Amino acid sequence: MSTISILGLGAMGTALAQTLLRKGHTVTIWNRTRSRAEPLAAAGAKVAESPAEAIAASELTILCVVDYAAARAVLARAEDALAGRDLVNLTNGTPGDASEFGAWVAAKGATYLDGGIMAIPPMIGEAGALILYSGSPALFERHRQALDALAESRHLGDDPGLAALYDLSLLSGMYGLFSGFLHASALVTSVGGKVGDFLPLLLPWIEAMSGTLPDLADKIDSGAHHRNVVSNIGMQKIALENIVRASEEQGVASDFIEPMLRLAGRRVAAGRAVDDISAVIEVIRKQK
Ligand code: FVH
Repeated sequence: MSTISILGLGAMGTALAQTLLRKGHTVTIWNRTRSRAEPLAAAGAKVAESPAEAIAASELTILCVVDYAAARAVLARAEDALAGRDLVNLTNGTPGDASEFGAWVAAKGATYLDGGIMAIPPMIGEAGALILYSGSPALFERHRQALDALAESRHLGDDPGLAALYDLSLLSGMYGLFSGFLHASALVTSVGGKVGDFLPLLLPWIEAMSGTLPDLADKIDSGAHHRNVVSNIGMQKIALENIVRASEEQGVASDFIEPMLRLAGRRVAAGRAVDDISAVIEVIRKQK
């Protein structure tokens, strides 16, 4: 069993600390607002008076606060305590945030691992929770048992920004799904339909369309967007135009769907109407 300090006791930091305590680890906690530490103290955690005291108390420190400004504010109070310590940062941010923060932590003499939590607080310690890590592989292996107590652990590489990149990529897929669901629901309810009655049609349709993703992934990886095309982008652009026109007819905002129509339209305008929808990625990449 390990000694672990948790800096930040919001919904997620609290779930991390509760899980580690439940699984028999020795847990030291610190939070800016001290009252949030009390239920965990009653459950057996030691409360540190400062971030520096918490870092000194354990073999591993896990930082989980609302954003990177908060993360910097916490460690600014503990700069001198970092040398020789192991720090895992589970605060959500961009790859750039993670790389810059990781370099700052390393310059203070600590070993750094960044993480992206693919779970909500009640899932921590349960099957289905996943935490993506990147940064020091040595730290990851040293503390693997404790990290595995929180969730399935996946180390993506040495670059500290990778976990944030994959975390945000998974969230982007999720928000694409949510935006399609919300737009479809607005269309259906515009004629008095119930979303609950629509779901038995929508869910199998999404499942069937998810089945086309391996083929689209292959086209993206190979660049062969024109190979074995069943539904070309020229035809799909007309479907997207029809969704926009139907939205206008029904008095529904078309803000979610218009960007996809614009991107598909650019590929068609470039003379590639024969390509699969995978070819939209070439237009997105050119936004850089
Ligand atoms: N909760 C969730 O569903 C998601 C799941 C996926 C991962 N996220 C990320 O986890 C980070 C922490 O999120 P959280 O849910 O714990 O957030 P809150 O409950 O809002 O708690 C915020 C904590 O941050 C502390 N804090 C804020 N500002 C400062 C500051 N300037 N200095 C020190 N600490 C600060 C706050 O302290 P206090 O307000 O209680 O004093 C809380 O401990 C986050 O990156 C999610 O994106 C969660």
